[in-house]
Amino acid sequence: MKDYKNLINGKLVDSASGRTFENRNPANWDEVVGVFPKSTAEDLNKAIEAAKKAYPKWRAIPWPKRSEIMRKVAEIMVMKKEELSKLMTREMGKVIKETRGDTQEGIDTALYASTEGRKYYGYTLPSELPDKSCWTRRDPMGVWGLITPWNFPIAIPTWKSFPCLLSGNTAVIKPATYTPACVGELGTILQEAGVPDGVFNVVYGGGSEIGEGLLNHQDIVGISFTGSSDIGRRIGEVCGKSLKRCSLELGGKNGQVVLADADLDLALEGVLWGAFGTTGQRCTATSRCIIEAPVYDRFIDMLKAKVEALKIGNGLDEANDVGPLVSESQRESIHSYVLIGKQEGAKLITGGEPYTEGTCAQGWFYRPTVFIDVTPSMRIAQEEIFGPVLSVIKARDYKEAIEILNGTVYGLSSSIYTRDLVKAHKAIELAETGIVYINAPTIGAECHLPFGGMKNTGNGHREGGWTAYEIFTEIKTVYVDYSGTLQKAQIDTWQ
Ligand code: UN1
Repeated sequence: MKDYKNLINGKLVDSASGRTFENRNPANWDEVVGVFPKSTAEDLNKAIEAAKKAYPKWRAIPWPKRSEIMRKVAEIMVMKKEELSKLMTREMGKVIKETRGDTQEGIDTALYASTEGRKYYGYTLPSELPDKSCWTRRDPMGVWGLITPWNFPIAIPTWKSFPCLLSGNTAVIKPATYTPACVGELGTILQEAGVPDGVFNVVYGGGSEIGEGLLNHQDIVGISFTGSSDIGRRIGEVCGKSLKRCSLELGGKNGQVVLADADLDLALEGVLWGAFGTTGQRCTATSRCIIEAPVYDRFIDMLKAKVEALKIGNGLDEANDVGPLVSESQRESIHSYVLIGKQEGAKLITGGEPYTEGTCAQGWFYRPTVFIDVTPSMRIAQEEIFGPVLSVIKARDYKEAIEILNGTVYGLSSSIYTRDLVKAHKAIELAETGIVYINAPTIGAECHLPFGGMKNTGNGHREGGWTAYEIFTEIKTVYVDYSGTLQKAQIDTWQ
């Protein structure tokens, strides 16, 4: 058990309130992972003040120099990869091979940032007028508020903080209360790598106090948030009032389509990984499997056997496939959806209850669950469940499969399994999702490509790749007139 403190202006400090909260291992609720300050508005104000003070110096450092610090960050993270991954498994439960992947995604994001600083392009364009040049550049904005979720406790905080800092901004991050330790370690790594005091500040605490405090603070220029659509809507509303920029990555109800001509073994592996990886707790998780009628029964038989063979248990054991849910309340929420599915008339073919065998009785485990004969309008086919529950829907044909795929309010990720090139390309065109996979599951985005969704999944921004840098910078358009005369755009004629 470790005693964590807020990181404010480069110093580890307790909350002015003196209050703390605990974080427990979801695979074994007797184990306290860490104790954290329960911060107040006073702590948050200090952090924002420190970030504001650090901003002018930090933004003045040339981009390539800032990116050298990011390379150091990557090096330290490589050294600490195993330690961070184990901490993450203890903190939120997902199995060790996945937490290694999560840490790796953070390392990749740092390496990407370390090169981006040398090639952050603007555009150069011709002018309508002679002896005049025009170009664009990007400039930092100020102090950002970063609000991060618990399901990717290293990767998502790095998606936000690395582009934010490399762009010359400073930040205050509020990590999810289920996974504060990973972000605490990230703060230490950034300091060790040479990020100056006050540039990156960590304030622990709840959404109503610290999250709201960030949204409403006049010195915060933008909010980057990943979490539920309900909270995202609230953030958008508050930011709208003060015209703060906000980048929202929200819910998903991702579908995998299996067409009759697909490689069914491959599609099966895909759906198992997509639906039950991270115990279904990804915004990109496959929560619907849409199967074309001719292969519906066969695919379900194959699926049931494989789901029942998944090994459930403590994520630190390399042999396990599925770890616990993050908390008791998440388990209750998932179970309530299972009850809803039954009431709606879907057929439960496996799972549907907590898993309490052996030492798992000490944690928030849940059996991987599959409902079949789900119809597209059922709540279990429409609402984000965020757990190991897969809703299987039969589609008459290709056309209906795509209609069902698009028939939700969300639009993050979709997957189509087929060997037919024409159907694959048509699906890429028609899918109402920000990410489309062909013959691959709905999860597995890479850090150098844009990540985000359409419809209620977000507000049009894309994290990852170069587009993440667009979130954290302002475009400045520059005109330089070297004609020595007053030239009037749109008025002067040129012959
Ligand atoms: C999320 O689903 O919450 O694409 C983030 C993936 C990971 C990131 C997922 N690289 O599955």
